[in-house]
Amino acid sequence: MTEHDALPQDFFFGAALSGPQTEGAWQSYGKIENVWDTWSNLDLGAFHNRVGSYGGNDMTRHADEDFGLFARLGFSSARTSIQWSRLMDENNQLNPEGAKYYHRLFAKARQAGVEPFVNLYHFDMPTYLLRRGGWESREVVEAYATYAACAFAEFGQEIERWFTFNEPIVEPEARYEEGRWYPFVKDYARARKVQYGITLAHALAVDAFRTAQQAGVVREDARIGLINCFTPPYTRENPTAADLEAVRMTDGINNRWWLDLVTKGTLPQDVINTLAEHGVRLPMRASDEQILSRGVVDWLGFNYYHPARVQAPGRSVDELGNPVFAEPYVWPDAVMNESRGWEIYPKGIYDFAMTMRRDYPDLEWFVSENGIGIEEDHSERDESGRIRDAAYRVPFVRDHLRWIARAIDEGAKCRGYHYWGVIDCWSWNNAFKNRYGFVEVDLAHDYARVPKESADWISRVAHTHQIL
Ligand code: BGP
Repeated sequence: MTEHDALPQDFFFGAALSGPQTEGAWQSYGKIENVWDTWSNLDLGAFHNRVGSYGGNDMTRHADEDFGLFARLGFSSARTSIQWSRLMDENNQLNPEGAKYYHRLFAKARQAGVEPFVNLYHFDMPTYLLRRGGWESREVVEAYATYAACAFAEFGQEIERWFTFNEPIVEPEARYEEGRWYPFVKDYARARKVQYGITLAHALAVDAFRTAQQAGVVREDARIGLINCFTPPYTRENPTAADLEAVRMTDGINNRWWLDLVTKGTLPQDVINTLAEHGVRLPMRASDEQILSRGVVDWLGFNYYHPARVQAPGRSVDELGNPVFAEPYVWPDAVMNESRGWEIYPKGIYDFAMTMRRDYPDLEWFVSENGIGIEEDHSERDESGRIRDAAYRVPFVRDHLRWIARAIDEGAKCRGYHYWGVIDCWSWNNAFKNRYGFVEVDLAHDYARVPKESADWISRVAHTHQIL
């Protein structure tokens, strides 16, 4: 590619994190059990090195230090999430201790000169609500809207940047389709029902936000968005019609579903039709059209780790009777991050940007997560004890930033870049296996924060906006 080595001066750098992966303090400040705590309690062996959800990366005790580190790296914002299971009690009423916890956390961010971006849900449903049907239940969908309205009322004067969901596609897939995450369901139709429930919940929350803003409860300059892991879809060279059909459905479920929702307040009809042809019917009510129409957002977050490469499936139904619309295509030229099993393909960010420019030209967005998780960071250290990660972490970030710079030069409305896991954090059932940070969390020394070699580099880039 040609050199695109500078980012606009108003382009922002920041950190992406989430409540359940950082906070810890799982039984303090009135927090109730969420699905990660429940799975940890049920089967700690399912988590790498038996490290369950309880401790996060101990941010509750390190918050001042962490925001200070972000600021020193040159990051002006940090996105975290409020845990529903901390802000609300088991009657879905505000938990005052939880509210205080987050007021304090956001104040610490601001004191350090870091703007907190707040997301309301990061795969962390309170367990009692999962037991009542989770996202398949309208009662739970409405409970989420109540929680969102409560958060807007509590923090509406404090927070400017809100998000309803992080990666709404992941729970349907991981919990209900692939059965990798508790409660381990493998039912395609239920997964789409869950996806639909989350979709309605998003729209109801945006509606609550607009109402709160009109009433002056939420600041006038506040904006709301959605964050998803959009996966630019690719297939083999010289594809057959069936390969292209696999791309259409993958793109439809993972990308267009959410993009249509947040730009038009509708869902892609071709996807709904194909699902129906395969016996998958969404539990749509007549009044839902009106609800969905409220789902249009002010801007969007794009989490990017890897592309989706798919081809026509070898079978149309799996052994459990689930429809199969696509199967993975292994690109012979793929460069892999072996620790995570994800392909590294920086150009995907540019391809997504060009799709956005063509199909959704008015929508502003930012890269809300990107990063590389390497197993134990190979534990290679220099004389001063710092992890030597620059040889792989720097080129990864540099290449992605260059493609972002090029996309912006060509008119993409990409406003910023948040790196995932700036400080190593707890990664679901991989726990602390794959490290993403520019800053190490030393588990042997009480979660001590130790900058890695790459920290110097990203700090220079974030301060100068030159992609060195
Ligand atoms: C995204 C999630 C994050 C984070 C990241 C890295 O999908 O939003 O929560 O975990 O991926 O992935 P992992 O932790 O699985 O390595």
